[in-house]
Amino acid sequence: MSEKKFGSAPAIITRRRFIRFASAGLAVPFLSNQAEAATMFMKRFLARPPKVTPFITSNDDFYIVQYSGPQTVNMKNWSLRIDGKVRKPLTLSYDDIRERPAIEQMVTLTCIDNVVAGDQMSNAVWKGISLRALLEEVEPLSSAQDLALFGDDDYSDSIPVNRGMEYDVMLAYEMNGVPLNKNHGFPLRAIVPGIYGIKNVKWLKKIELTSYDYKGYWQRKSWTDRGTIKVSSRIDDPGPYSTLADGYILRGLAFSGYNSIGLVELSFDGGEKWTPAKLEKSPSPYSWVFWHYVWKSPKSGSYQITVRATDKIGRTQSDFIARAFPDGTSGLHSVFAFVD
Ligand SMILES: Nc1nc2c(c(=O)[nH]1)N[C@H]1C(S)=C(S)[C@@H](COP(=O)(O)O)O[C@H]1N2
Ligand SMILES: [Mo]
Repeated sequence: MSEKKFGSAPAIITRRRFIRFASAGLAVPFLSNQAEAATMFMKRFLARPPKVTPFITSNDDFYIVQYSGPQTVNMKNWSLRIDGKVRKPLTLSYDDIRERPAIEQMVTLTCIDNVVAGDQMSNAVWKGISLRALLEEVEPLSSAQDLALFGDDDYSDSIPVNRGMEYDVMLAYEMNGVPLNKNHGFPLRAIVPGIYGIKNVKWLKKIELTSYDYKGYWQRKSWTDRGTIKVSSRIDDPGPYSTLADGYILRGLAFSGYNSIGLVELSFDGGEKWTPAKLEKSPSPYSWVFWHYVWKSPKSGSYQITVRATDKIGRTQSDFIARAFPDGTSGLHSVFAFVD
């Protein structure tokens, strides 16, 4: 694993032996038969179709993560309670919440556990109420520091009160035009742009303002308290070990949480030279950004194609291969491809 330069799914590691075998073969003429055999093997048995990613993820395809199973909230007993360091504690019924002025925004969620180019990242349009408006109503005391968010499954996490006062933090009851289903937090969940899924508490039932730095379920296990999403990007098309023709359109996406993506670059030579890809327009600063690149007149050969992104505040995606613990994965995604 240590010689691995870029991140990739674990299954690909063993395939790398073939790649090294193939390139060694190309350098030494009398091994060329083996090299050709290895190339043939890769093209024939390892080639995968491209991933097709809709810009908005359907509710059925939206990734699901929770520490225990999906919760079925008993609506007879459900209400949202806001208390702690506030002047006017508040209890709201589901109807109260739906009668308040609604806001709608597109936000991509990603799990802190998502592997490089993994599928635990999805995009939806959320509808709900502004957390800020609620906080203004309950009147936080000056001692209030954190907002502890509690789910019906005894899960909790927190964000600073200051973060909760920004306009983009919402309590959502609809996802892509329909009420949340039980997998995604019915009746109510937090949506906090820019912060990993962990703080987007589902089956929300209580918000407590605390005078101290509240440690939630994962923080007590030493996971990050900030949870800022790291810049990431992936290649969806071509699939690995594909053979590409002149003019092939490479596609993929990039995401940076709170700050939209400003630049996506591709390398065809293992990270020596980088060429910008074309960014597609995104309707929300909090959603992923699609990119594409028309590959004109590539020379025949085999290529390691790598992608990296930079967001609009200049954070460039790290090529350091990090595991999820404690503050999220990192690493660059590469795809191996051939041009005949
Ligand atoms: N109540 C509760 N909320 C939770 C969790 C949980 O275990 N319980 N898991 C979190 C994690 S780790 C993630 S990545 C997101 C996933 O949201 P989704 O299942 O709607 O994609 O929910 C978050 N909210
Ligand atoms: Mo997560």
